[in-house]
Amino acid sequence: MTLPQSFKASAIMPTVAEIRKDFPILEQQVHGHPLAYLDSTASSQKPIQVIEAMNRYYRTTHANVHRGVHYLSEAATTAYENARLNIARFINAPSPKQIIYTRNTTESLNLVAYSWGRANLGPGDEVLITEMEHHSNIVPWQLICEITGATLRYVPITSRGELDMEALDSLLTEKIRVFAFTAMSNVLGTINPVEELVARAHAVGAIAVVDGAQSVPHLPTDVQAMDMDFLAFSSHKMLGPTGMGILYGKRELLEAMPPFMGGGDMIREVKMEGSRWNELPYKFEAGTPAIAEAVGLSAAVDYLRGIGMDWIADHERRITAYAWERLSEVEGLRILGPGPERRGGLISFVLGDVHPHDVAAILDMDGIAVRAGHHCAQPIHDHYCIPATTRASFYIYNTEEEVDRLVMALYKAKAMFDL
Ligand code: 7TS
Repeated sequence: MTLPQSFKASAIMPTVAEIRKDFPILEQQVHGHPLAYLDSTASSQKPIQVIEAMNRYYRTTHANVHRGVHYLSEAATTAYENARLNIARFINAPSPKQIIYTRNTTESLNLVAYSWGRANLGPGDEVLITEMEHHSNIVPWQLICEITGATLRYVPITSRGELDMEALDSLLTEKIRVFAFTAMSNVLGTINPVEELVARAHAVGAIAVVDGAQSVPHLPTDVQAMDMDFLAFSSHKMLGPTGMGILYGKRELLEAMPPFMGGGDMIREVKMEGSRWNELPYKFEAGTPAIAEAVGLSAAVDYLRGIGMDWIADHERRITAYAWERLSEVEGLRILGPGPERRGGLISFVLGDVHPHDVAAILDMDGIAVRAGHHCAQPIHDHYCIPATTRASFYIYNTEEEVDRLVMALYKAKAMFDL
């Protein structure tokens, strides 16, 4: 394992100031102010180690993988497969064969819904998801239920923005074949009790599909200890490049599933009358893959490991608690979701009756990047009877000083709107 360059000299505990030096994009000024990037829930920034790993790959190693016998093709294949092994270790997967490269969380969840769903769902079966899902963990299930005749059900949330565990009890019947849920909400910040939810799904004979888009970048993840059947996550939210996602799955489930897409690399043999599939994980990887992106994600994993996922989770808890406290002092500002002790590093809010897009535009004038909108989670906004929220989110490079700037800019917005 390679430690990020800046931490080698500074022993074990990094400081945010040291981490920030690895992120060249954070050095810039926006509208005359230092950039405060508070939008990592949408996509994180990339350290120089990731940028350089991809640059080096293109300068020295690139060729197509699993094809030629020439030197570069073998070197590219080695880099690509070593990345898979590194990612498997990061989430404690038993084997790299259980790590499927996809484009993002969305594609990973679609793969499960279509491939597993088409083979296993039918009329009378039920699929359970929750009211706090991102659209990418709702729409694929809606589509597959339409195709197979299965029924889609939703676990409601409580007034605190947590899953209603009593309702879950009555919904989790033996008709449920799959329970798909997010480990962390991208709107409420709620951290769900993954192990308990997986165990409850298993108790009725259902499989558990975990959307880890917001948890894997921020919290330690052990797929074996948590016993999840599938886990989906995106590289671009965990310091890696865009265009790369992961699906982890239990081996017996992946082995039994038909391919998702057909094409080169995913077959063992093609005859005009039919084809036979390649072994795992290639059965699910049709066509030339995102090779440099796999190398980039592997460098991101090294970087996260170098800092330590426990340090990251602690840092985010501290900064979120601070932001929660400061934002709670702003009169007329309403925070959605549970208290800081039950949430990850993001806070969505509404400021009086000011449109969240206007709030975000005012913050942008001060160099503060936040997201406004429904964050691809409309059912949760319908639950609160609001069309949109403004969301500030935190990662390894954010500081309390940036939170102070956010709060100051919100006071400015209040003054502009006479609140
Ligand atoms: N699931 C959750 C919980 C997410 O937050 C997101 C992206 C996805 C799935 C989809 O990830 P993708 O990489 O396939 O797009 N969430 C957000 C967001 O909150 N703002 O922009 C993207």
